[in-house]
Amino acid sequence: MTLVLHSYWRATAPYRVRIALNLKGLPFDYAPVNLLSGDQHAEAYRRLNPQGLTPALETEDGRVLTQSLAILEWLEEVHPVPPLLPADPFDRAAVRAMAALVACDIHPLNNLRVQQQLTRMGVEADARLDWTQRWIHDGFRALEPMVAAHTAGFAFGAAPTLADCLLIPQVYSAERYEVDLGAYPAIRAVAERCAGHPAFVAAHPEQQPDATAK
Ligand SMILES: N[C@@H](CCC(=O)N[C@@H](CS)C(=O)NCC(=O)O)C(=O)O
Repeated sequence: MTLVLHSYWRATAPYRVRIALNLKGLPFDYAPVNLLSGDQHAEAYRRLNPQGLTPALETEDGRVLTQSLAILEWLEEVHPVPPLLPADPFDRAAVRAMAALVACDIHPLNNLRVQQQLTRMGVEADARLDWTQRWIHDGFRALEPMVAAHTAGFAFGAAPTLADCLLIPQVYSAERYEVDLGAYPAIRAVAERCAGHPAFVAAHPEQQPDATAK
């Protein structure tokens, strides 16, 4: 049985996993979950991911993993080549810190269910956009010097790591929400580099089979 990734084309958490799968050269089947239609709340999907969030990854032996960071770490342990973490323990922690900054401190504040709750609370579209941009700027202001200190083409060093798997989808989201990236030259340089890398190109939202499901 092949890996099956439950994903929505524009969602950034499954985008992280697509990048890692591509970097490791692992084929996978793509199972679309239309977040705007509410497919993530269907009973069948909740059996895969009780949180009703994407991604979920079905492994080759039919088990299911959730939480993109856990999936990335599992991929790294089970398919260690090419490595997405550096060899040195301090460097590994630095890469994980960049990944966690995005996954724990930017993304959750701007996720679809948060946007939907803000709407239910009567927050207007302009204020919701301010909210989204504010948290991306907050994270990117901290991430920029971290990337600048460690980059040699990618977010940490000269080869892609888990940090790039997290950063690139967050840059995609930032562009979608019209965040001015002018103050983040190191982040932009990494994004430009990744835009020419086949694993990142194939993982891009516009390349996914459900890309028309807007
Ligand atoms: N911490 C989770 C976040 C998962 C998550 O929030 N996924 C979003 C897409 S990026 C989702 O499925 N949202 C559906 C919703 O908010 O209803 C992870 O990293 O996997």
